Amino acid sequence: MQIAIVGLAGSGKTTVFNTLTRGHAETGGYGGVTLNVGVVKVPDERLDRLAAIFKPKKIVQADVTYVDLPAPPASTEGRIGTEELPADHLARLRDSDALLHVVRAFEDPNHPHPAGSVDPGRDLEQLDLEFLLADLAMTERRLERLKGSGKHGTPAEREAAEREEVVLRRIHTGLEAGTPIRDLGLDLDEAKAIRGFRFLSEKPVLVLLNVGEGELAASPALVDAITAAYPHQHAMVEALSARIEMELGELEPDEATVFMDELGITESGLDRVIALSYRLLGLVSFLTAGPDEVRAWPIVDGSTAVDAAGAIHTDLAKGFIRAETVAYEDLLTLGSMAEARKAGRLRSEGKTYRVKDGDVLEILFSR
Ligand SMILES: Nc1nc2c(ncn2[C@@H]2O[C@H](COP(=O)(O)OP(=O)(O)OP(=O)(O)O)[C@@H](O)[C@H]2O)c(=O)[nH]1
Ligand SMILES: [Mg+2]
Repeated sequence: MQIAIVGLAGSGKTTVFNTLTRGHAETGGYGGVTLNVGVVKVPDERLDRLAAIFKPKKIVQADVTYVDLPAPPASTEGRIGTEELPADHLARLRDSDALLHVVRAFEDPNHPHPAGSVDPGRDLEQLDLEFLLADLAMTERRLERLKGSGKHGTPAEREAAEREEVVLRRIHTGLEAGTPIRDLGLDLDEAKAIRGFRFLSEKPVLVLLNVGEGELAASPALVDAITAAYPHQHAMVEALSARIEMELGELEPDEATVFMDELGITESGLDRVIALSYRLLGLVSFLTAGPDEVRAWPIVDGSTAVDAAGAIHTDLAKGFIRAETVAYEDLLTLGSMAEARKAGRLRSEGKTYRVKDGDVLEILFSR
């Protein structure tokens, strides 16, 4: 699973990327051109608790890949800015499963905003519009091509083309009215018909307001205001001071506690952002626990026991017999798999069982 960090030039994308990945990519030049890729471990305290029971050789957290993309150039007459991104950047953006949209909300006289003022609502709208225009251009090109191909191909191909055209027309009408695809409520078949286009305004989005270090206290009000003005599906709004998070990340844990006390904050915003993006991707974790490793596995919410087996290894899915399942809380209370079995809390689940967040699974399979 991959999340693209997007935002206007100088909004703080690379600073956010560095804090998420504990990396040291270069920040500060407006209009950075490099693409940064990093893997972020998803914090999960359940793993530590299970490790206390199983004493495994290692603990493996779920992870999500974050890609820090330079801002696309602004569109001008006859030219779509986003499409001017280098091909590999655009591919990365399209291949991402969700967007982390960083919006500048911090004042900094040393780095004046290129537009002359700090206005998160305006900036948010501006980049959204760029993505909308890119989707609109792609839709128009495709509809144009479908017009010519209507009479060719097998009946099945013609039928597929017709279905695609119906969805594309709906999308086109929406985009022209300024509605992102994520708001259209496409059903599974419709979404499937257009999956290949990897539309930008279809991706779920987490709007991250990058607030100044002195403005943290005011950030809940800002989040409320932006949320009210952003009534979109598959969208969330959160605030964070990228500068503070970066500094916190460079401190030893006890120093960080002192620093957080001084700032009057109780938790780092970073873990919240990681957890929210995980949810945004529609992911939940099932767990495996044993003497070798205690591990969290990301799967799409609603996945079956066979899907879960396949996430571990294709062989486990192929030879799937059943999944011995216990809820994390039960395992924690009862202390071991054997005790859970005795208490009747260990269930045998079949292929179609819908795995829940926090299920501890043991897959039985034949080779
Ligand atoms: N005061 C303040 N400055 C910040 C904050 N976040 C980022 N900056 C500064 O803003 C400048 C731009 O930050 P970057 O993280 O490079 O922004 P970017 O979006 O990656 O920029 P480009 O890649 O050039 O588009 C840097 O000088 C940062 O130090 C913040 O929360 N507070
Ligand atoms: Mg950057």
